[in-house]
Amino acid sequence: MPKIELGYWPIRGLGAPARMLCEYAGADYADVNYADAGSWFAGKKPELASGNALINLPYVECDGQVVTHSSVVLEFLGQVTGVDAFASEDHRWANAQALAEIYDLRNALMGVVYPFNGKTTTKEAFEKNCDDHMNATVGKFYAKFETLLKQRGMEFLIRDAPSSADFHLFEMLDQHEIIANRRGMKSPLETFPELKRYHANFKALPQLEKYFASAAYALPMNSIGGGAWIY
Ligand SMILES: N[C@@H](CCC(=O)N[C@@H](CS)C(=O)NCC(=O)O)C(=O)O
Repeated sequence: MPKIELGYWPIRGLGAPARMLCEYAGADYADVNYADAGSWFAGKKPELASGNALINLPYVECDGQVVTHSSVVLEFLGQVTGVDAFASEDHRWANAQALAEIYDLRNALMGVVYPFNGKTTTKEAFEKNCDDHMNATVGKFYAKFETLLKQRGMEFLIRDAPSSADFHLFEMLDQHEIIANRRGMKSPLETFPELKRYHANFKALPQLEKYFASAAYALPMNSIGGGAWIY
């Protein structure tokens, strides 16, 4: 397996799924965390932008190739590590669709935890928007994933082993568990038995035992310096 460099901020954010995939695959990878804005925006970013105008965080550098955008990063890692050694086109497209749906959930959450969209600019607005998100939006997404798991009848989204999309779905479920816990709310998984089983099975994967005990799993979910209301 070729050596991989994975670049991101020192937060879980969009980096955690890629870190988990590398750990799960036993990849030879460097988890490069840019400690401050300058080291990325005035450092590595312009260097990588000279070869890839779309460059962003997260990115992966592998065998002379630089790939960015978190869902594509996951698909790329799935391919180079063999995690996504899909047996059929059905698997490939089911995985790609799941990645897109999970990204929609992630974007809905970002509108709540960061002030950038102009809706969550005060602590009071955060509390209201967060509760609305947890009580209404999350259930709509979870119902889709619950049904998808039943429709496909597998242990994970696509097959009985994790595929690249599973790493982002687990991360989203796990972040929502943490938020519910911090805000004294009941677990959003309680009414979704398949998803609850899925979250527990993923967390119990022996290949990820080291990761769940590591500093990477203990990183803040969102950027404190970036103005996140919850991290
Ligand atoms: N759609 C992109 C979003 C990337 C993004 O917004 N990255 C944020 C961190 S989550 C960032 O700070 N990027 C650094 C930059 O703009 O150069 C993805 O899925 O990767």
